Amino acid sequence: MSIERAEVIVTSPDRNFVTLRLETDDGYVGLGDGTLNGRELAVVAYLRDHIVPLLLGKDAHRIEDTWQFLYRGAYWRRGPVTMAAIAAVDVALWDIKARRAGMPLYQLLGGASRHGLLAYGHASGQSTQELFESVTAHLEQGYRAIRIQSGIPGLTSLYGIASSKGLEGNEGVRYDHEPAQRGKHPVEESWDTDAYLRHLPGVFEAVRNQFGEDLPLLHDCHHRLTPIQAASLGKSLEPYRLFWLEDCTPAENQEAFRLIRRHTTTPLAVGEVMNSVWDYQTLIREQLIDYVRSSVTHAGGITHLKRILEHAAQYQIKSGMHGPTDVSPVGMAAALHLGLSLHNFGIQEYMQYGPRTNAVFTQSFTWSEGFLHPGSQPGLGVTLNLDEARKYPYVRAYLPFTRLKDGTIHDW
Ligand code: CS2
Ligand code: MG
Repeated sequence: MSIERAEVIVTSPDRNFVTLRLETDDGYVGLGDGTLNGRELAVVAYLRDHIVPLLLGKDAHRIEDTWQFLYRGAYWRRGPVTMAAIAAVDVALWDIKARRAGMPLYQLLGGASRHGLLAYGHASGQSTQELFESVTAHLEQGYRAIRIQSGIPGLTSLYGIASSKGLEGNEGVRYDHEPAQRGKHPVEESWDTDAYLRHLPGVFEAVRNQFGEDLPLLHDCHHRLTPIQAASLGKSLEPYRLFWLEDCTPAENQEAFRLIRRHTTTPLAVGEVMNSVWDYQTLIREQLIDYVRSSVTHAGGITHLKRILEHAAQYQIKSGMHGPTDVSPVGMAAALHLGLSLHNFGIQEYMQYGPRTNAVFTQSFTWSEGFLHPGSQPGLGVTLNLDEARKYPYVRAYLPFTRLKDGTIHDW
């Protein structure tokens, strides 16, 4: 079963997506997501100019060998672009193998370890009232775990606060937070850590008082604190028993989490910007985190993320796969198949896609009463409608950047 066709498809229904479409000589099609928010075209070039010529004629069955060929054979290892490109190939090959076997992919990965995947959604609000309305709306959509992002007095535009502007073609319909903004230049946002540290505990107190003690609550610091600030925030949030505190400090320096761990028992989730097991060595070995946040799309595909999570399982660290709108329905489906088969599954992030995206990607995964399931179709269970995709060519878009009050660039 050799690879006969390999196409890199870029489409921008509600946002830019990069999909690798492989086709074998006996007609099996496989899809892989290679979307890297704000740097999409870098992965497109890596795939089109360097990898696609190497795939044609290759035996589509040999997934591990192809993974090693693309990782070691590149000489230049790791990094977000390389690992997203390798992920696209890896997932497309797993899709083909499962379609050919006539079974949903999770069956090839060891079968189901649970009946469904607990998912969390993004509630947010500039004011506490708006936040309460967003939490209520997500509970009505069936979510049983909720991420809480709140406005901060004195800060106008802020990470994680949904815009009521809505998506193009769906104006006025509140849409969860899509950080990448179409335009020639990234938007500048301001940040004030002290205002944030003062305000956030009160937000969680209000949410707990309003929605009770049982609802699992999550929060994303989005890499903005120093280790000691993260330690103090973790401590001040302990009374509200968070499910997790995410990306509380940039994790390039993994040892920084030793300081945080020394001061707080609030569970820690890290890793959406990490793309290889090497990025987690100290964090996992020293039990410094509780959830691995890497996504299939950004961590070298199912083959490599499975490796990271099996390593984490030895330390009772669970998965918390990244699932924002910039992980395409193909990447989301791959996460669900892996998540259903894993033992150490923790929770899955799930932001709902826009109507145009749902027209481009037909998905067979299901969402019911707070749980996702990859479905029972052979393969990933996602179809890419090429005619629909062609309606929406790439549109330049960037993630925002952040400056402190004194003008210093800060982590967005
Ligand atoms: C975020 C993302 O979902 C999350 O946890 O951190 O929204 C992130 O900002 C985007 O995926 C960046 O592309
Ligand atoms: Mg995050």
